[in-house]
Amino acid sequence: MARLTILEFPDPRLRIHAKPVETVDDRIRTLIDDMFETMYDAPGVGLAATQVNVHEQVVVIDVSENHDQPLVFINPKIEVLDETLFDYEEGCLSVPGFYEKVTRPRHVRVTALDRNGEPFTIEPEGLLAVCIQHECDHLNGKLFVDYLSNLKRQRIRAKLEKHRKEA
Ligand code: QAP
Ligand code: CO
Repeated sequence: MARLTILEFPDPRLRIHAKPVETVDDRIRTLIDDMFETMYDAPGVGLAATQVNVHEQVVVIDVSENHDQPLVFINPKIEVLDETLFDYEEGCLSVPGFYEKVTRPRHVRVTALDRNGEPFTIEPEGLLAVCIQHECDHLNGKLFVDYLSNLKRQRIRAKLEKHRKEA
């Protein structure tokens, strides 16, 4: 297993659209294992392959308290199940140190492949639904800061660039 480098906003590689995985093989399973190690080490609750500069549709999530409920989503598709919206203070490993309220659909259906290439469907609500939508956005080159005002996004960007220069 290996810890991978996480790209940080405003790295232009975070804007690349991920391609579907054609075959779920050992190469993809190694990527998944490395992504879990990277996410748990951070620590974080979700990570998309885009964030580790791999532009294939792979997401790992674990929103459990004890970090013992790993979820894998390959080629995920999201449908919104009802109109109700949900606010959450989102963060992102690619935007370290910043948390802002984002509004998203509360209840979604997700269809994806698991680490054996088997299709499955879940209908999460609340935090897991938020997290999956956030991670699927990454696969489409989108970040949670894109939902904020231009002013807020520019301020976050300026602070991150300043911190990086000082480090
Ligand atoms: C996405 O984010 C998410 O700023 C996953 O300094 C977040 O794991 C979905 C993290 C909230 C739903 C709700 C962020 C770690 C981790 C930071 C994360 C930081 C260290 C973020
Ligand atoms: Co993120």
